[in-house]
Amino acid sequence: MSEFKELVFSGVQPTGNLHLGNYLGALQKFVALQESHECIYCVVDLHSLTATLVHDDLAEQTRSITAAFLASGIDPRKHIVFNQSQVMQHAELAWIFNCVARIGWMNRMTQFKDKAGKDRENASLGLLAYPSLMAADILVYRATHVPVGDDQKQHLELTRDVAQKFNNDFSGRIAELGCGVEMEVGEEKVNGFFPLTEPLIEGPVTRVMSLRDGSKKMSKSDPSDLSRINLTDDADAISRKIKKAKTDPEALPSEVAGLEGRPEAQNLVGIYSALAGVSRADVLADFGGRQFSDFKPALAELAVEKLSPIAGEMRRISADPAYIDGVLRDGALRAREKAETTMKTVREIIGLIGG
Ligand code: AQP
Repeated sequence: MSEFKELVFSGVQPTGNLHLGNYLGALQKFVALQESHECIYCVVDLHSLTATLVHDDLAEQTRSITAAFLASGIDPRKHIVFNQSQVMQHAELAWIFNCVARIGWMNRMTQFKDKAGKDRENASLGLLAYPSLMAADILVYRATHVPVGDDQKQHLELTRDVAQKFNNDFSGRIAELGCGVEMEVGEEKVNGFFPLTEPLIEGPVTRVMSLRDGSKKMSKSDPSDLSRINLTDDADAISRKIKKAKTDPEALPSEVAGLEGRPEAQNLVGIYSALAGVSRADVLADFGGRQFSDFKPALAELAVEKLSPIAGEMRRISADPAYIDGVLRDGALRAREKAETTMKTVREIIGLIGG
C-alpha cells in the first residue's frame, strides 16, 4: 500500500511584529521539525489582505517575517522558504476549495467571528474564505503535518473536511486516473488524492496568552504593546514587560495541578518551560512556593538569553533586503514546481482542460 510522503507545511502572516506566541507556537517547532522532515515554510502575504487590503509596508513586513524564520534557524537551502503570492497555484486551488467548502463551515469559524466582530456584513469576502486559502496552502503540497498554535486548530479541522469532501466528491475520477493513495478514515479504507493533514499542536504552551490578560491570546493586533514580547524587543523591553505582567497575589504552586484557575501563573510557567525546554513540573520543582517577585527576574533573564540572539540576527539579515528577496525567489521557484505537479492532477480530476 502506498502512503503519503510525510511533508511539513506551515505559514505566518505578515501582519505585524512577530511575538513570543508566534515563536513558541510556531517558529520553534518549525526549526525542530527540520531535523526529521522535509519542510515548506511560507510567509502568507495573500492572507494578510483579508483584514486590511491597503498596507503601507507589506513588502517590508514580508521581509521581516522571512528574517525571523532565518534568524530562528530555518535553513532555506535544505528546506523551502517563500512568500505565498509568488506561487499562484495557492490561489487557484483556493478557488476550487471555495466551491468544495460550504458557507456554513466558514460561518462557524471562531476566528472569522472574532475578526469580523458585530459588523459581519462589512467584513471582506476574503476574511470569510480565509480557511479555504489556508487549506489550499497546505494541500497544494499534499502536506501531511502542520505545526501551528492552538488557535489554528479549527482551521486545520476544516482543511481535513475540505480534503475529505474533495476525495469523496471525486472518488470515481480519482479511481479512474489511479492517482489516489489508500488511507484509513475511521474504520474505513478510502482512496483519496488529498491527505487528511495532522496538526502538530503539542508542547508546554500551545497558546501563549497576553501578559496583560491571561484570558486573551498574545496577538500582534492587541493595541497594548505591553501585552506581548516582540521578537525585536531589546533586553530592557523584555524585562520591563515581564516585570509589568499581570499576576495574582499567591506564591507559585509546587504541583502543575495548582496552576488550575490561575491563568496568568499558568501562562508565565508555560512560557518558562517552553523557553527552557523543560516540563512545567520541573519549573515548579524549582520555583514552587516562591513569589512572582522571585520568578519574574528569572523568567526575564531566560527570555533575554533565548530571544536576544534572534533579534540580533534579524537585524543583521534585515539589513540586506536583496538577500531576503533572493531567498524568497529561490524558494518560490522550488515550491511552484511541487505545487504545479499537484495542480496538473487536480485539473485532470476535475476535467479542466489545459493540463
Ligand atoms: N498567542 C499564540 N500562542 C501560540 N501560537 C500562536 N500563534 C499566533 N499567536 C499565538 C501561531 O503563530 C502562527 C502564525 O500566526 P499568524 O501570525 O499567521 O496569525 P495569527 O494567529 O492571526 O497571529 P496573531 O498574532 O494573533 O495576529 P493577529 O493579531 O493579526 O490576528 C500560527 O501557527 C499561530 O497558531
